[in-house]
Amino acid sequence: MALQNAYLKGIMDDVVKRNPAELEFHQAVEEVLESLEPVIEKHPEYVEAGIVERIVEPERQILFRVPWVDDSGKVQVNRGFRMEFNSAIGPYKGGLRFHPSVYAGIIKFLGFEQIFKNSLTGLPIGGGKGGSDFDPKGKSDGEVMRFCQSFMTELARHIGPDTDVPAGDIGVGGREIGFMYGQYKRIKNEFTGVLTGKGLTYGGSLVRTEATGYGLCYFTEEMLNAKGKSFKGSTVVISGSGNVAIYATQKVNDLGGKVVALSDSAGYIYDPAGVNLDTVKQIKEVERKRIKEYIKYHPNAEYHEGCAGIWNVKCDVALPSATQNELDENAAKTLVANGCIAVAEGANMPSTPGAIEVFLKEGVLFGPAKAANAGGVATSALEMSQNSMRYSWTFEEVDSKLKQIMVDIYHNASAAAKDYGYEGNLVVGANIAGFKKVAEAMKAQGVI
Ligand code: NDP
Ligand code: 2IT
Repeated sequence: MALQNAYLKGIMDDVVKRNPAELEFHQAVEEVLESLEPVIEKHPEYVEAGIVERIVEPERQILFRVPWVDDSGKVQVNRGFRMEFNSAIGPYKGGLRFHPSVYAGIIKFLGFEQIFKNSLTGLPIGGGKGGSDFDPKGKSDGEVMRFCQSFMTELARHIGPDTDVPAGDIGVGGREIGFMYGQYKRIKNEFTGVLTGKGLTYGGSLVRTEATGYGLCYFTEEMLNAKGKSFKGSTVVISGSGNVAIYATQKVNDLGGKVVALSDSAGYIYDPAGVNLDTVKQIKEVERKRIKEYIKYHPNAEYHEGCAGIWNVKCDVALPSATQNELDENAAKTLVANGCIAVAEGANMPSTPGAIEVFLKEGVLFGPAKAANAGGVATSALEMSQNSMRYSWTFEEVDSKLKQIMVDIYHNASAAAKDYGYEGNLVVGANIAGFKKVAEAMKAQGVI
């Protein structure tokens, strides 16, 4: 699918010119603009209000120096980012990513996607994303703490519970959120829900840790059910072995499927008996080691170097849950040839445009990231609600709200696709359903 509409093509050209060399951002914008062609034709008022020109430009871009001292006493300098993309329907909301690959183009692509994802949740949250090129791997707890404190010392002046509410993403989990929350509280002298994904002893919501993985499975189960299928008895491959992958594995097991492969950036494990989640959690969450360690505990499993090889493992359902562009056109063809019937994205933008084209053409059920992984941020919004009320819901209460949100997202994306003549195409459906609410809010609020 290439952009046909001259007006949207002009906007795309401007995005490329204004954000040179930010390839991931270009990719994310192009996919959304392609989906918007039928919307623009039907709604000239959006063109008149300059909605699309405005939505591709972050409302505010914050870049800052993050100096800290390592364990050997040496001064280190990283770069910090917060892209406050869109606040039409609520405070900026989105995670923080700490990974050496982080630069403006990655944070912009993530912040842009977050606008539509957050809109799809049905909850009042705008879009934003942040992070740093800091690499937590191999750092001591003390180093991570000093980095997080320095990062928050600058970020604190830009965020707030009604302004901008960050959370976790790659490289940012409970430990990092704790250090950042402590520093924010100390600087501002206030105890508010400024971050989500907090620990349960200081305002975190039950289910937030599990939410993205669980939500991904609730969405996928609904997508399968619509075709008379389900996870029950299926073989599943999940890439990554971090927060999203671990809790997706747990929920696939609960729903009667079997996860046979997981990965990290170095390679993947294949365990035909079904991966043992206790072992994975011990290696990844407690010891912070490599997935390769798994075969020490389960000698019948295999380890293969190179994470991309995971897509050669035969499966019924694939849930890419590591990082962007991890599943390319060839991998998609291999999955199809091996009989895969459904793919849903736990990670943000894990499938390349070529891979998505293969899935759609071959009739594979495809759940795009904005819809399929929205359970994490949706539960973050539930954490915000609980913090505002100074009250907390039970695990069952939060889990049932999460499930309902994911089922609704599936049906809203499906209905939007059908309305605009793209029945069955959830990429177009999710983009349109997410866009329309934000566009209406922007239109109502005038040119700002
Ligand atoms: P984690 O840091 O917990 O885990 C990330 C996993 O992905 C690790 O296994 C990591 O391997 C692997 N990975 C990271 N970068 C790369 C890379 N460049 N190449 C190959 N593998 C890589 O992060 P999450 O599980 O939280 O996030 C995973 C994905 O899900 C991301 O795309 C994130 O944006 C998305 N997401 C996360 C949400 C959340 O609530 N946490 C919500 C919605 C989406 P290694 O350890 O070797 O680096
Ligand atoms: O990509 C995402 O949706 C996240 N990393 C979660 C964001 C959040 O605010 O919970």
